[in-house]
Amino acid sequence: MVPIKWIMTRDTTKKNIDFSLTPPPADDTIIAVSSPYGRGAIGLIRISGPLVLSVLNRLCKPVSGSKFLPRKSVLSEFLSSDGEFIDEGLVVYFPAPNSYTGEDVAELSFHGNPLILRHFILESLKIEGIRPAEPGEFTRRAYLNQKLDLPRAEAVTRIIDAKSDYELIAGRKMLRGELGKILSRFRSAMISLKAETEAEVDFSTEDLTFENREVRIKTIRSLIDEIDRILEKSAVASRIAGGVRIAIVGLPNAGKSSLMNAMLGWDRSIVSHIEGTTRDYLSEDMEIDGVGVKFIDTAGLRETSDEIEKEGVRRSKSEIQKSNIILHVIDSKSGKIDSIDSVREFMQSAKIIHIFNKSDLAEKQGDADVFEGEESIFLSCKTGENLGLLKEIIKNIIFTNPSSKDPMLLEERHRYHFERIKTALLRVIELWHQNAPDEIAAIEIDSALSHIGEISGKVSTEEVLGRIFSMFCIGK
Ligand SMILES: Nc1nc2c(ncn2[C@@H]2O[C@H](COP(=O)(O)OP(=O)(O)O)[C@@H](O)[C@H]2O)c(=O)[nH]1
Ligand SMILES: [Mg+2]
Repeated sequence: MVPIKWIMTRDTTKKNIDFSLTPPPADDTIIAVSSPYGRGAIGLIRISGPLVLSVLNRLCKPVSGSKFLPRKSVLSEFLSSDGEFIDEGLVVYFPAPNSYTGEDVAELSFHGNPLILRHFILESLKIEGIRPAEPGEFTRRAYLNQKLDLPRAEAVTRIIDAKSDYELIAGRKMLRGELGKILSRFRSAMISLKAETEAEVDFSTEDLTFENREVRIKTIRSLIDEIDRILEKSAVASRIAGGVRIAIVGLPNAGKSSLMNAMLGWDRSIVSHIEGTTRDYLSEDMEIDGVGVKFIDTAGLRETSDEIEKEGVRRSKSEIQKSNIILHVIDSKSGKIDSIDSVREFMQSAKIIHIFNKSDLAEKQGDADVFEGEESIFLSCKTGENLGLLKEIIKNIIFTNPSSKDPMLLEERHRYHFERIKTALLRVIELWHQNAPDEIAAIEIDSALSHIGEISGKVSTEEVLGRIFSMFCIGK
């Protein structure tokens, strides 16, 4: 029998999924293509729910005549409901609860043609009780069956969508339960705090009170410090994971396009001694140490009456505004050093590197003192001298913060609740300083605890789950 409380908690308006109760098995069976759309060597269909075995028995026939054994790969023919041959491939059957979703699951590999996959799915849908899966529904069921907590479910999307090695590393750490461990540490610290605070309510006449409070305030302060560290670490990581933008600026003919090409390792930009060759900005992506980097070759920012070039200058300015690093290229041979005040005017908090280019033509580095306190480097795009050093300097800027090498990437939702936990904890300290009754402090501790539960997914609403799982692809 399904406990009534469980049914109530599945109501869309209710919170608090009580995991002490066994969730009822989902009564419908879902099916979806889990491989990417298009043709390929293999196309994968996933099925989850009570009717998995019915599908296998009706539409899959083991070639050797054997049965579908738990977690054993079985070569099978895939048939239509009329017994017509559709394809052949492997079937793996995962009986509940030892499966991704915690329900009966089967994974079927076909030849990777969407027409074949569609044919099989249409045949399966003829069986009553089977329906197409919604986005993220397999992982949602895994979460509801406690196969993973919410941060780990979110990490699944993160690793599928990661655009750089850096983001992938961060996603993997979450998938392995990094946040869950932190949360359970927070949770047990706060449960003790609450127990001590409540004990004080009961024995408030005893005079140990004051000292205990001081100890507890210390504990709370260290929790707040840890939240600050986590939020800072995550801010750094999300800046890096979002990609680093590097704009190349300087006078015409300084060698901006040459530098862009040299960094990329191929000729993206037209290089010419004719001034004003680059009239619009050009950009190209690459990776430096697993971090996505976008190089932007700007049109020189000069006053011009040419309408096209004017527009190029306007666009370049807006690119510079969005950049994290500015490479200011100077022609050391000509010795002309532009002040780039016009660039500084609209750049945000970007770091500048001054590049004295064409070292092969110049005797010695130009007057680097002009840019005192800022990074400068003497190099040649032609011979490649010091290009490696420039990459090192860029890397050091990207990874200024040592913790950024060990990324912790929180979702927006996690950050929101960490902020709320911090607010509640600060309030507890404030209440104690004001000698407010402990009952009130206990309420704030409860509020902090419930925000921890929201991050981990111990407490959740249909709305939050809907938002998280709708970001998934179908079949995951
Ligand atoms: N000798 C030498 N010539 C260079 C170097 N870098 C660029 N040039 C030349 O300088 C001219 C202008 O280069 P370009 O990259 O088009 O400059 P931009 O106008 O700043 O984009 C071209 O003729 C390049 O071949 C370098 O390191 N050494
Ligand atoms: Mg150019």
